Amino acid sequence: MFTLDRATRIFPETRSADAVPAITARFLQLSAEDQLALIWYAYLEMGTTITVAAPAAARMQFAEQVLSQIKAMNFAEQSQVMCDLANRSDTPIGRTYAGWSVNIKLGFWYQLGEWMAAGLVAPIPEGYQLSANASAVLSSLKAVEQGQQITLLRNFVVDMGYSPEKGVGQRVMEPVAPPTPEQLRKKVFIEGVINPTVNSYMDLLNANDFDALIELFLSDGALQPPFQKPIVGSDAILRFFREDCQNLKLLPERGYAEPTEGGFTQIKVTGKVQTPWFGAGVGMNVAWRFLLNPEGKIYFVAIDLLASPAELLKFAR
Ligand code: 45D
Repeated sequence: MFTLDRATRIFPETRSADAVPAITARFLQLSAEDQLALIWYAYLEMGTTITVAAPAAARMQFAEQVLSQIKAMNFAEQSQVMCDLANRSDTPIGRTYAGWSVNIKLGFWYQLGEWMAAGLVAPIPEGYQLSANASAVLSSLKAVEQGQQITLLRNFVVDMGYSPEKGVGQRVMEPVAPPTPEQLRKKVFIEGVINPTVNSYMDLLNANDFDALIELFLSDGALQPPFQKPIVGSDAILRFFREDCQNLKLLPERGYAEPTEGGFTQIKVTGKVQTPWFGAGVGMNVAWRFLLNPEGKIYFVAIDLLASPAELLKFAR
C-alpha cells in the first residue's frame, strides 16, 4: 500500500528547480547587510521588467502598527530593525513578523521598499559593496528564470524574523474573501487527462472555493508545496489554502493518468501558475503530481516548480 513517503516519489522523472534550494542555501551564509543589499539590487533589477502589485489595504492593516513604528525611527534604527529581521534576532518586531502569513510579510516589505525608494526609510548605503560571495549569489539569482527568481525572493522574506518554536503560536492572516460566484467561474481544460477530481481541484482553487476544494482530499491526505515538506491532514491543508492560496491562477496545460497499485491512480499535469503579486507578468512552470484513491479522493498531491520549460512536456510512459 502507499505510504506518504512512497507517494512523494511518484513520477520520479520530474525535475524540479534545484537552483532554488541551492541559491537559498548560499544566501543564508551571507551577512545580514549583504542579504538586505542583495535583495534590494535583485528587486530593483526585476522591477525593470515586471511590476509587483500593491497589496490590498485589508492585508496591510495587520502590518500597519509595525510599519508606522519603523517610519518614526531614524535611519540608524531603521537599518537595525531590518538587520535584526535578516539575522532572525529575538526582538519584539522579529516575533510579530514571524507570526504573519506569507502575504502579510511580503506586503510589509513591499511598503518598506516603497519608503526606501522615497527616502522615508534608510536606503542601502550609497556605493555599498557586496562581498564577493554575495555578488556571486546575485549573479546566480539573475541567471535563473523569473518564476524561480520570485520564488527565491519569497523564500528569503518568509524565513526572516524570530519564532521561538517554528510554526507554533498565534498566526496572523488576512481575512478569507468569499469564493468566486458560480456564474463567473471558468473551467480548465487539460489535454490528455479526463479526471473529475483533478479538474475540480483546478477549478475550485481558481475560484478560491477552499471549503469545496478540501472535500476532494482524504482526511489523512497530504499536499506538498514546492520545496516544502508535505502538509498532512485536511485541517492543516485547509488552513494553508486559506492562508497562502487566495487568488492564485492555475493554468494547467496537459497531463497523463495511469492506474497504479491497489486501485489507485497517479496523474501528472504540467502547466503554469500565476501569483496575484505579479499577475500575468510571471508564469511559473509547474507540475502537479496527484495520487488518487480508488474512490477518486486525493491521497497526495505535490506541486513542483520545474527546472525548465522543457519539463512541461516530459511524461515518461
Ligand atoms: O530585505 O495547486 C527590499 C500552492 C530590500 C497550492 C525587500 C500552489 C530589503 C496548491 C527590496 C525592501 C500554493 C502550493 C526586502 C499550487 C529586503 C497548488 C523587499 C502553488 C525583503 C499551484 C522585497 C503556487 C520584496 C505557487 C517586496 C507556485 C519582495 C505560488 C517581494 C508562487 C517578492 C508564488 C514577492 C510566488 C514574491 C510568489 C512579492 C513565488 C512573490 C512570489
